[in-house]
Amino acid sequence: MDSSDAAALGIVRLEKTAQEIRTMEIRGAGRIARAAAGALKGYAEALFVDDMEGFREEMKRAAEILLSTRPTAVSLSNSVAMVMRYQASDVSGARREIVKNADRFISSSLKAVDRIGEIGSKRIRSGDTVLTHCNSEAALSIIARAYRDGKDIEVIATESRPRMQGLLTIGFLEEIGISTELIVDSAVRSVINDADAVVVGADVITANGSLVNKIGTSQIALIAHEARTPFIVAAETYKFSPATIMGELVEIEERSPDEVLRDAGRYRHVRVRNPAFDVTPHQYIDVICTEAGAIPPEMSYLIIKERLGWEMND
Ligand code: RI2
Repeated sequence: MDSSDAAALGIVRLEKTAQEIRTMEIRGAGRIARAAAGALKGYAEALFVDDMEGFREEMKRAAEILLSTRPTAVSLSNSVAMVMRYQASDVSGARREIVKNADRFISSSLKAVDRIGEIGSKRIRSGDTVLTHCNSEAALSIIARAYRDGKDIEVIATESRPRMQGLLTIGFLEEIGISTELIVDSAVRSVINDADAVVVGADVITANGSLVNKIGTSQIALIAHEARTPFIVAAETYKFSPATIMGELVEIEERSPDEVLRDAGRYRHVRVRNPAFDVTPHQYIDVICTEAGAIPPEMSYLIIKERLGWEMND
């Protein structure tokens, strides 16, 4: 296979990953980030160009394809930025650095999920019932670790319309043997007094400690606040958003109306809104469990500064 065939195959593979992220065949902020890191690694390995300018241009094009897939996921933009941090001025050196960065990101992000489980499970007591929303591997890591540490816990899982990620959650909990109740999203306020804690994942944590997560999360946080039920967020540090330090607002992805109502276009006077995420103000969050420790939302800027290396512009 000559170099142009290898590069063509590389972009086909990368575009396939991008499409799987767009369609949510690959979903979950952590999984999306790892898939993007792997796709960039594969593209760099398949890219046989002689000149550094050509290599740089091609890698930039590949990164932009991936970044365009899910606008809200800061985990995606942070993982792409981390993988694309190469210093070498020659192609083989740059390729080596990209491969190393991708491997390091994938490995550290998986370790972070385990560490969050270890730290966050300490907030779960034996006898607790934990309510969770959508399908978050970080949140489930906390729940699974508490169970595996011998704590007698139960779970209430929301179905999480419109994409029903809650069915993935109950499948996971069934597999490991945790007694679980599935509820429709609008039943949360009816059952909240049966829950001793809420544990959810994160797509974005902003500089002031607010949470961007699956649509419906902010209503659950409001309900938990009213019921005095602890609201726990499980978030790897690469989900914290440096851009929000600079005043940027997080774009909330609007997905196809057909996810909510099949053939929505048949209506002449009805429009379907399908925001994929919402924002939970930091006032409604009790603790954010990261792999660096359990922090109050007010400490989020420190995570961005010290873990992601972003400073306020002077
Ligand atoms: P982990 C998911 O988004 C959900 O909002 C979930 O809470 C969040 O990503 C974090 O998931 P989507 O991909 O990284 O289902 O903890 O739209 O798995």
